[in-house]
Amino acid sequence: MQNLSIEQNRTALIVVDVQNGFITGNLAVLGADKIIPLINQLARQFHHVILTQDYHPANHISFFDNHVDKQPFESIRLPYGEQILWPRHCVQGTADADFHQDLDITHAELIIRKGYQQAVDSYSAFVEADGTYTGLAGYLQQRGIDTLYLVGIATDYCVAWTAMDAVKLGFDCTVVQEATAAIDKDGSLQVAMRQMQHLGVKII
Ligand code: VGL
Ligand code: ZN
Repeated sequence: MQNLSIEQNRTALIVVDVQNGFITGNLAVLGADKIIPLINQLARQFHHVILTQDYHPANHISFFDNHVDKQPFESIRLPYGEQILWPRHCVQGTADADFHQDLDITHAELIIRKGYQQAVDSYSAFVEADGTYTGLAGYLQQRGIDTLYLVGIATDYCVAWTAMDAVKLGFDCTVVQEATAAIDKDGSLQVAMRQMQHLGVKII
């Protein structure tokens, strides 16, 4: 990847969910280990780097085994809308929730955790599934950051939802696709790519 010409003061790299759970754990995403060197290299080009961390309590509503007679990847209706039921992943205080040991971004300035409320999931780093703000937009705005680059896992869930909320909240947002990895179940990647493009997320 070539050098990006970025205005460092107003730009941040958001590194989404580069955690064991999505790389070697129950929800391992194909090829996710391969993107880590690229993410490390890219991060060195940014003064501002933010990490996100999927961080669920053991009894989280998004885990299929916390429901009776449900299978992984089935959907259920919840008060806030449709919820996919996932294999147990990124449980608070377990190695599955830790950042991968090869992730090497010592200058990251903020870690934003999401999905930590038992009854609410959050793919987006900006807005939880029930519409509650995480505070990330406020943090960025108050620090004069209006331009975002996104990398990480999973392209079709947490990266896409974060990117789409970023645009809706007025940020200029670019996904660096070669530094993402997708779950891509039942065409989910193509759907997410179309939705991102439709909303004005740039993809490079
Ligand atoms: C994610 C499914 C469930 C993600 C998180 O990081 O994309 N996907 N929780
Ligand atoms: Zn999750």
